[in-house]
Amino acid sequence: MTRTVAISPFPDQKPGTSGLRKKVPLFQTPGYTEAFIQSIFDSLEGMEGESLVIGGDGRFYNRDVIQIAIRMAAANGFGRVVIGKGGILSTPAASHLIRKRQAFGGLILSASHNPGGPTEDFGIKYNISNGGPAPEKITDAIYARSRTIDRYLIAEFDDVDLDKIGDFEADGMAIEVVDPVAEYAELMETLFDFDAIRAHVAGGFRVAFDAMHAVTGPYAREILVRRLGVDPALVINAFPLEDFGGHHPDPNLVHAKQLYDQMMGPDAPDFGAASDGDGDRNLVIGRGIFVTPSDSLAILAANAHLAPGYKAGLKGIARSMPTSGAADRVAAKLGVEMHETPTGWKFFGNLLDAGRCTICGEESAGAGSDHVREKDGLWAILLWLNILAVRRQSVREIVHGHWAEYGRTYYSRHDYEALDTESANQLMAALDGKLSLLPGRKVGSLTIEKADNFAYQDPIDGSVSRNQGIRIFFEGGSRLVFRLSGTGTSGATLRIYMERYQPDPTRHDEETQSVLAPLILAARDLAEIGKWTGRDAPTVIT
Ligand code: VG1
Ligand code: CO
Repeated sequence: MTRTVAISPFPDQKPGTSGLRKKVPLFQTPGYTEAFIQSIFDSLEGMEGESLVIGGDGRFYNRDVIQIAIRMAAANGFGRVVIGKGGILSTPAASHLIRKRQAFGGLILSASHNPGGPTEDFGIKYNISNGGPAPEKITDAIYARSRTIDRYLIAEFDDVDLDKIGDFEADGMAIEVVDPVAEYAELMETLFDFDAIRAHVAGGFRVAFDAMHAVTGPYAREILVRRLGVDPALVINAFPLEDFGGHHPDPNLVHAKQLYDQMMGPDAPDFGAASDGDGDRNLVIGRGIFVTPSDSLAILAANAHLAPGYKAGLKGIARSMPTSGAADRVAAKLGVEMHETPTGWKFFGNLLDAGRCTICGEESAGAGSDHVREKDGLWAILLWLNILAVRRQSVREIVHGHWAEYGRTYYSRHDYEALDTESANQLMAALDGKLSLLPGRKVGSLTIEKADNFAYQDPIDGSVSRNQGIRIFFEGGSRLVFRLSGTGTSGATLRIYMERYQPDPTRHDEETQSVLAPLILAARDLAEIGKWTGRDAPTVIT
């Protein structure tokens, strides 16, 4: 039986960089979650009888929203829902399931690296049939619909038992509860040489992994421990918790500090890695050396041919605009296309579908390939392990060898979190307003060459996305980028991205923040950070 429930629209359901992210109490407001899901369904056409994949990162409220989504899918005419057992699906595993089942789309319930719990964050994202995040055309339509929506449709049946694998039925809709790991693990086996990695591990190569009490726990236990022989004692925080144990499931040097300290300490393992709340990010640390995500992307691209799934070479590489230019140098050497897109994985979908790139990445610890349409934390970790198993060198040797060949791009991101939204907008507007005056100006020891506000035209469908971040280029090849985060749930976050290229191998051992000091000062000066934010230092440095 389907019920039609009258509602008033909520004014704030605009999807950000990656879906709608809000505090749990807001999602619990009567009708709020339903209004957003109905706005998604109302923006789609042709779902009658089709399949919908549903899963999330296991955070607080995940199970409740899954029950709502199942009932609403039935009321809106879907023929089948495919759900991860326990409501669990990592974002890349959900992307894979959508593709494998030729589903119409999927609902991914996650706020990724944001904290979880009754007063923390929740999120809902819609992915299309290619397995990737809905492009802006669809997210804009969802938002427009949410402004006028006046009812939602929901079927009335008992809660589905999410903990029992199998095929069920309710109100004429098929309900399939699947093992969230099995099909993803099979896909990984087709891409990587598990025998070689297993042999390397058996030979004494020690791998540490921090699942941050988030979704990758079950994936790591199955793939790293059971299939590859990694020592389970080195796989920490491996069981998902609704509040991630009170931490932010953000694999950076602040929140994955336990792993970082271990990797920098005496008797460190050979390779350390972590993933985020929903399993799409990766952090890679070698013994005594942190690999920046921008470098990691470049190194993975340069060595991907060593893994069976990529032995034919790459069709191209894509990176988000704020990501460093390190990968561009690899693309140039390989003679393949390089694409620069706005922040967020949704911009890679068309390029991947059209065969214009094989590997993509972002400075925010995201890398992935055309095997799915999301970034994929464990994929990046397995590709690293495959490369290490073939090259039989340490992470440090591989990274330094890469710099010697291509030059080193010193890179850092400074985040100013929880700013007053109005002031943050003013800061960006003021900077934007003076862009045309900047070329030729000296800031400290640096001279500005050009400055713009990044706009992207998708080469496949021609759509244009403007206002994607302010770029300031300096003579000698250094760059500053300013943008506001589109994933936060309280106030605004200003992100400042800094990079400086150093071709000289005798200068590859310097401390990143000191190398970037002139850029850090220039950023403060140009954006008048103190004046607009009242802050004299960033909250997080990555
Ligand atoms: C951040 C990152 C961006 C990433 C996005 C979603 O967005 O900067 O690179 O694609 O998070 O990742 P923003 O707008 O806050 O800078 V995830 O792992 O949160 O799905
Ligand atoms: Co994520």
